Amino acid sequence: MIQLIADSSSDRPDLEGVKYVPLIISTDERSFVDNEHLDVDEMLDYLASYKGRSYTACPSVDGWLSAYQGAEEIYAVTITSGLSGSYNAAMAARELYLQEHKDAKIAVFDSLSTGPEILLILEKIKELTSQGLPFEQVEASVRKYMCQTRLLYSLQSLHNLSQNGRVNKVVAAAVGVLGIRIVGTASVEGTLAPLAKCRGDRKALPELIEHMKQAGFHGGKVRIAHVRNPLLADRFADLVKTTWPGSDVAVSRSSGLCSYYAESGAILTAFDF
Ligand code: X90
Repeated sequence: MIQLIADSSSDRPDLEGVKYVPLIISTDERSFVDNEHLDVDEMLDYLASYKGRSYTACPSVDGWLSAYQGAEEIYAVTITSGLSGSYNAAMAARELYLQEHKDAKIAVFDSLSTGPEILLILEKIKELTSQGLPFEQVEASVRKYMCQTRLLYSLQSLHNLSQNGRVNKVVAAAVGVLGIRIVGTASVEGTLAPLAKCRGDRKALPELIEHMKQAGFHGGKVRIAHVRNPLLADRFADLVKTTWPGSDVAVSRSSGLCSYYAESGAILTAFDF
């Protein structure tokens, strides 16, 4: 059996046949498992009124291991190893699983990114496996595809990223100011790389388009996710479609994990080129 798996940081529109391994968001009082039962709005409301610290935890080795059970050909995609232990856990689980299942094959892909870029990678894996291609060929093609995808994002607050040591304080301080957004990408190490500061969310959209052009986007796939900002996401989708007629654009809501870190108002987008 072939199994596609990602951690829950992935955007999760209905993509049939994919299993998700949850990350967990917590405070000292409550914890939120990022699965299909999570009410992201309720979590964000609670966190907005909660005064103390909040944290996250990546899936455990066991979490990955139980997702592998029963499969012979496994493709697993993780959030960036530059900011999370999810990839290391998935790799440790791979070793354990292969000891017990000598004939199994497992490819673990470190997205060096998250959200919509994981979705693009999953869609590519689905496309290739449904053609019936051999495991090694799928793995090689996916690794190649990952060199032709990119993440961009526009965030209104870096509070949770900075509280949890995932972004440098100087970058975080620049965004605390009301009405200032940061536009950024994922660095080659899979960390936050700011590109520009923008006043107002409308100004961020042409900035994103400009960086898509610079990256060499010429009208392929675009996946957009938002954190409580459907209007901005739709406006961005329309702008992409008018700039590149014929591009394949889809919008969804961010996962619980990305909603926690990207925070209300954010949009994230990934595209291939
Ligand atoms: O606890 C954990 O292991 C999870 C830690 C995740 C930390 C970063 C999540 C970022 C979410 C923010 C904007 C996109 C940044 C992407 C840079 C690679 C989304």
